[in-house]
Amino acid sequence: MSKATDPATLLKGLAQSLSSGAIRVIDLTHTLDPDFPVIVLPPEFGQCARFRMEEVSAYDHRGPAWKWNNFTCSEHTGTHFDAPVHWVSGRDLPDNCVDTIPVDKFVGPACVIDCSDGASKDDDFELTPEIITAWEAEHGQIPEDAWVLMRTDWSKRRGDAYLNMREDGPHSPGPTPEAVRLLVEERGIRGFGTETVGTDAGQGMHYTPPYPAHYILHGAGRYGLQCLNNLDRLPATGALICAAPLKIKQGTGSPLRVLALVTDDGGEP
Ligand code: 23J
Ligand code: MN
Repeated sequence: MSKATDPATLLKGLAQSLSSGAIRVIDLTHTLDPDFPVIVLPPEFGQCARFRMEEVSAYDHRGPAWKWNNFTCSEHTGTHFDAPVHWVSGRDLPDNCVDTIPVDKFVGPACVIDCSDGASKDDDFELTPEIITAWEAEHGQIPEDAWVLMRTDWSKRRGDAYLNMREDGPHSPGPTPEAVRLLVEERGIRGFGTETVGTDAGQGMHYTPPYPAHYILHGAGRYGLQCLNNLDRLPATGALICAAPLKIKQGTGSPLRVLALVTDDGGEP
């Protein structure tokens, strides 16, 4: 057995690679801040809460030697994880909540599909099966049980440009139902992540089924990541993602810190 795969030295090698800088850690998370936008649904529906923080004490009469805060938010505020129970299609699946998903699903490889050029020219840019197969012709087939992350550089937008609301609702890029079906049914992905406020396009309610990424992913027991940051700093293949949601009892999702481990050669074969 080679040293790199010897179980006795595997984690030691990982620790050494991290401390030497051969493996780098990239933060794919936005800062939780009251100003960070949350999804806005049509007014007849319940709404997602923004992040809020209140000071409990700050080395003062409320606590002379300590500072701490209480915070509130939605399960779907900021950079966050979507569990299968979030959608009606996944409501009866086993292990469908953030507290019951097997923890090995929280660490795994990612493929990054760069849609930034198209998304810069078209706010409603669609990830299609053709784009996925063209990506595979260059980088190889998407392996089973991988995260697929859709890079749009939407994470660089600020303020109103992030939701990009118009009279007819939000306009932001996302996958077509056919693209999600290819990823889930033919590639067997673990989950799908985006830099936008949802795994679905801003106008995703107009597809059949409505919100196809949510419907198809969660109906198949797969996961979502939204409001990701810094996808432009990832290689197309070779990154290892750590995305462990809070252990909320029967939670449908949770804000989380998403980290990517990368090597300088990008880990490409
Ligand atoms: C509820 C309804 C529609 C959508 C969403 C939530 C999300 O994007 C979410 O945060 O899961 S599109
Ligand atoms: Mn969500």
